[in-house]
Amino acid sequence: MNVITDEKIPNNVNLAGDRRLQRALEAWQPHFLDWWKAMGPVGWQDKDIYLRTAISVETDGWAHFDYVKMPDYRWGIFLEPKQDGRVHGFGDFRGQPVWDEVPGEFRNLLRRLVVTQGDTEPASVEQQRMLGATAPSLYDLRNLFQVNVEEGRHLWAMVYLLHTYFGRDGREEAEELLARRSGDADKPRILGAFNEPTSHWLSFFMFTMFTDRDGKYQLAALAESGFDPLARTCRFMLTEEAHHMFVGETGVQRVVKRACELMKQDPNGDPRALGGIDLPTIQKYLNLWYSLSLDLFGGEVSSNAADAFAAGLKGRYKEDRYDEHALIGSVFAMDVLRDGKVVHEDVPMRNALNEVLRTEYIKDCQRGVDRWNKTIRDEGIAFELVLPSNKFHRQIGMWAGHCFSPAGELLDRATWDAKKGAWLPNEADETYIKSLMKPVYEPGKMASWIAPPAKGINNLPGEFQYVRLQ
Ligand code: BYC
Repeated sequence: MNVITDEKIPNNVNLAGDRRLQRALEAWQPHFLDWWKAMGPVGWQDKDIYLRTAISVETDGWAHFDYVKMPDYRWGIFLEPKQDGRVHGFGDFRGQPVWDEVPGEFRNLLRRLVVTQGDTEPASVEQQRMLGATAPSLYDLRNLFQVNVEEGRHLWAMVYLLHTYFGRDGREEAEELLARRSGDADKPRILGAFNEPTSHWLSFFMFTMFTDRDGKYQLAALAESGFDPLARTCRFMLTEEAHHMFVGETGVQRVVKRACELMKQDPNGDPRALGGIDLPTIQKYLNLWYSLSLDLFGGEVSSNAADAFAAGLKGRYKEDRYDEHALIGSVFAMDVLRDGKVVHEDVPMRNALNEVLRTEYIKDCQRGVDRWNKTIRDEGIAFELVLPSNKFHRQIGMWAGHCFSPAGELLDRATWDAKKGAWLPNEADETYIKSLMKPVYEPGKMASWIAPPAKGINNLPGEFQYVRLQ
């Protein structure tokens, strides 16, 4: 079952062999399509887009590139093949065979993880739905839609798990995934960052750099799961996720490169004078999306994380790189707030697992920022982008409700209020960035504020017609 079938619901899970499940998913399918048409990319549904479709779970040859209209995209349901003899790799059940069914005592915990993961997928599509009106090039427009359809497919993957393993409440949760709305006051999406507006392309690139990277770490932790269908689903989702982070990292890199080029062209060294985005403004959007994404790892000290690890449901990033998989009696040293002071303290390891995952994520983000700084250096400009402290601008966890500078100094609120406009995008920044967002739809052409990509998609030339406009 490696290759996707050509049924009404394309799949590699032998859906035809389970008539009840097939009927249930066929009942959900029109709701999904209604949601996609109402809340998906505005204005481009009937256009031919040069997209990658996953057609198998083979390492080579899983991707098929061709023009497709987004509502006709084959969303597909994929599980990676089952590995014979797989056992729990961590937690209280390590060494025992993994589960193919939901264990009753962990049903709620597991459902919550699947629903939280599933909720982010449609949320991001909703956040990005207006961006097609202002794409800086056809190349970028196509990449936006690629990201969007794959998030739609990831939603399908999570709904498959809900329908298959969670009975009636799974089906209800699947409906709710289409009912919540990003940013809605009454029915918001579950996690904070997924309710933030992504109202222009600089935010989109920061989102795909930092927020999709949270996706990489969360999916990798779930890919370790002892609930085997979840592990098999997440493993395949990670394959697609890599492109989303590529879009973000190279997107920002191209904006940075253009900023440097324009600095050198303008007599006053001001890229804004020539329709570019200056490096300090890029730093502010980095500060915003990085801090919002740090929140997605949950509290620093979390009994939920400890429970999920103990139950074998959610592991660490690349669990097999660690020697010890029980984590009883071990500790993690981290900063904590005690009596208004930041102190370094040991926390029982299982309770510190959100922070352990966040620490891996931070290292990965730093590698990306280092590459941006290399671009700046190569352009001969003296400026460095930096990741702010993990305490800066937090809304979840122990730093929330306290004010920290990007360097990590504890501040009083008055100082924070006076300075925050210099650290985070203010209204004038938003207005300026939005003023640059004019669509460029001529093949091979780029908006003034972004450099062209190093190479085209699927090795096609830059002037390729990635989206047919007629
Ligand atoms: N916003 O014990 P705590 C992706 C809640 S991105 C709002 O500290 P826990 C993608 C939490 O629910 C990856 N609420 O944290 C990227 C809990 O509520 P209850 C998405 C939050 O539970 C781009 C309470 O605070 N996948 O794929 O250990 C585009 C205390 O929680 C937030 C996942 O997240 C927040 N940021 O960890 C498309 C994986 N954080 O239960 C897609 C699945 C926490 O007290 N989810 N809360 O009502 C999880 O593993 C965990 O739920 C979390 C939270 C890591 C999110």
